[in-house]
Amino acid sequence: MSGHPRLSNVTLHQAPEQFLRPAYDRTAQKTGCVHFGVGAFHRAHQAAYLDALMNSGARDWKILGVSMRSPAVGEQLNPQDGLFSVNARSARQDETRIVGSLGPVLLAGAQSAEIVRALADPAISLATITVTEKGYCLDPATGRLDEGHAAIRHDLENPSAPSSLPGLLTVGLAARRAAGAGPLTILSCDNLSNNGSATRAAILGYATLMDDSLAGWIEAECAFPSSMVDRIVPATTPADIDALEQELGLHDEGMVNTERFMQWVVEDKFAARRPALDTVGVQFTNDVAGWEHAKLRMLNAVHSTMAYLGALGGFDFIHEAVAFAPLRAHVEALWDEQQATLAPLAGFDPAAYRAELLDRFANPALHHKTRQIAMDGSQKLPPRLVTPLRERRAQGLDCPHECLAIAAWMRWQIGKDETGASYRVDDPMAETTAELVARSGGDAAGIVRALLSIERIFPVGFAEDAYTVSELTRALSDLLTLGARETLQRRI
Ligand code: CS2
Repeated sequence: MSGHPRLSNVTLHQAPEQFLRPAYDRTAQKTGCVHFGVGAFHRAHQAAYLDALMNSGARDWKILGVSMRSPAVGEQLNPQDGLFSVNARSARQDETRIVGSLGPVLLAGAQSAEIVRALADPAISLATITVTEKGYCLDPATGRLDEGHAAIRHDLENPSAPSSLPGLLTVGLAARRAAGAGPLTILSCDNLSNNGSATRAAILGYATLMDDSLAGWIEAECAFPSSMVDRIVPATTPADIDALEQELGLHDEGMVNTERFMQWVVEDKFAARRPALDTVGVQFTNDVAGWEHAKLRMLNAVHSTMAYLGALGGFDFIHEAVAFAPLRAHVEALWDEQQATLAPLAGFDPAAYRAELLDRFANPALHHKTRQIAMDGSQKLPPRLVTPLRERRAQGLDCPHECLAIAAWMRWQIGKDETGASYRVDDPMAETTAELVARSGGDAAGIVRALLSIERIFPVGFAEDAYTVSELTRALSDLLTLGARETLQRRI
């Protein structure tokens, strides 16, 4: 536990000189943005970009934070006046910046009335979102709001205290419309394909359940740009907080470790005023889809693959997994398959991108856990691996490496590692997959058949492709009998 004072407006001046800090008057900043999901990624990404914007003179984009589930986030940040450190690490050196763009953090549910009031304030022009794939409450098979979702049912029954993203944001938009506060831009920063359309579907789906004319207003007035976001941000550990404290001389419970690299490509489709983020490195464009695909299919797909194969093979961290030559060879071959599904994109050089990704994955200072990325695979698999695989099959192309990656996810659902130790499968569909695996008979063919029946992950028709089924079965059978390392070694 800490022996130092807590980071806050009052103690900020005590930070040693090498720690970069806000060059602006924090008290003069007006709130212009509400952000949903104040996790580590938001702090190292959108909050860091807005902080850079404030450093260059902007004064009306302070963020009001909304924590979707955990009161812990407010407890970390509110006593610190919203200040936190972003520690960008590489093998060579760290650069730590104390970020000042975040105001108070409110809790969805308990403080929904305040959040709704903020969304109805004309000074707010932008809502940004990082609630992860599952937070949108969409039915992946239809792309529409899952009206049977427990969180959606709860919100419909408790309209004064909604706590799901669709419920809270839509109730806020209803209040905004009633107050005549003008349109809002709603900007998803999650790793979903077409995240703007997905967000729009979630909100319009909820609005239709409340009032058709509200849905009509949202559709006509508000904007849902898509965006591609990128920065690798491992979950913060108590040891990270202690290590920073030794250098900072202040106790910072909101700190995050990350890499130097950061990227944000945003569809230029704003309903209200737009922050001048292009002056701090953000790319506004009319076509985000190409960037989204490139990132999901090259970075995230390989992340998931290294997470399952790496964790099964006994590697705790991504930099260790990627240093294992047979796994790196698999990554390159998987990239060849995935890259062939990308449309040409101006300004995107696949070879340079791959080289840069390998460098980023190899960063020994990041300590990015394979098990962190293994989380929520049921949500991550479709845009990262299932859709590209289907596209290849539609062209009659083979895809052994995509199949090995998906088979590794299947192997992970068993919940027992190669030493026989049990672990918890951290996934909203964990119960379903556990039940299917238990009833499958336990052999590779049975498990493949059972898991392919989940239409929310594998769309209709997927399990009818004999090539895919046999490749998945071959890969899973190898993983079960040889283990991950040996499977990879034999495939070089
Ligand atoms: C990772 C991402 O955990 C995961 O699923 O693939 O969080 C990844 O680190 C980010 O998308 C990088 O921008």
